[in-house]
Amino acid sequence: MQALDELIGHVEAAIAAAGDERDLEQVRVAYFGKKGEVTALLKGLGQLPDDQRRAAGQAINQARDRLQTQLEARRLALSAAQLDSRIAAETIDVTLPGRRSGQGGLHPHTQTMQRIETIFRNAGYGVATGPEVETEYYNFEALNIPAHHPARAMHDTFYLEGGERLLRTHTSPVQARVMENSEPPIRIICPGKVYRVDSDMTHTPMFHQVEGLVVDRDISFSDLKGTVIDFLRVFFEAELAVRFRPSYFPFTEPSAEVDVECVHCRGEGCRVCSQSGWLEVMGCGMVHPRVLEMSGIDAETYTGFAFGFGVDRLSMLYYSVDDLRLFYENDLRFLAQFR
Ligand code: 2NL
Repeated sequence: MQALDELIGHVEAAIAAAGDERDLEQVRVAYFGKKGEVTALLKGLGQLPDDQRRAAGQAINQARDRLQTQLEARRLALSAAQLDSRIAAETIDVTLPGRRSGQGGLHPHTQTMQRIETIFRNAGYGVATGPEVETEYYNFEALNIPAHHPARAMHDTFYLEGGERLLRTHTSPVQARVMENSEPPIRIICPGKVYRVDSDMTHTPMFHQVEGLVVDRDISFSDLKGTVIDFLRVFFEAELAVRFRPSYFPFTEPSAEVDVECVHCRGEGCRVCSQSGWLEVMGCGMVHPRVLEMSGIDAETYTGFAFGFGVDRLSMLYYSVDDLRLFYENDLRFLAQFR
């Protein structure tokens, strides 16, 4: 009985001293396991005389049950304490502002291009695209620009090795291909990248162009004028004055260049319009009958108009940016203003 009292004292001290569940498990094994001290006491009962065995057995069993209850209570307390400290350590301050990832955006020219597409789609036009590497036939011949024509030199063409293929100098070849492959009525715009050897303050070797083409019965110059005027007013979001000046292109006859009232000074005269009050924004005309015929369209039955303009220039005017190069330097301080 004295040995039992001592053992109870040891077990209680060990339970109290256990700092975590692993310590406590070692205590359980040491006293209550197969080779544990309490188990050994129970096994020793057989050697006691008959008159003591029953009382001793009861005392040991009671002690064991009590100690095991204490052990379980301690285990729960340790487990709860461990959870509390983990929660405390892992607490996050949900009131802190989040870390934002930098958000990109579409290039201003891309946005301008998409706006132009939307304007024409809303007017019933389709959007056609084609290859940037072209043949002389589609880039020049089919557009009534024969070999040795000064317009070929004017275009400052990038030729690929072998001299057979070239980088398109305008998106007109896309329209020539559409005319070859479909029947009027045709109402399309052709947006895309075009290339010319020019490179200076106001020209980049690659720029963006949109050309438009309408071919049907009874298409007249007044249809062209109405289309161009409406487009420019919707694009610039203002009732600007528009004027047509006679001009020349090999692929249209008659041809015109289009000026719009200066979007900056509204016609007063300023730095942007070189004091003229006008901005030259596009070229256009009635599709030359030879161009229709070369693409297999009967020029006796059908007429058409076409126009073409540089997107980069319209973008600069729309966003009031006076240096073309800013658009191609990829300086995020500039680009971030267009998100
Ligand atoms: C300009 C002038 C223009 C066209 C492009 C065209 C296309 C075909 C037939 C006839 Cl398939 N014309 N395109 C017509 C007139 C002017 O562009 O200054 N562009 C930047």
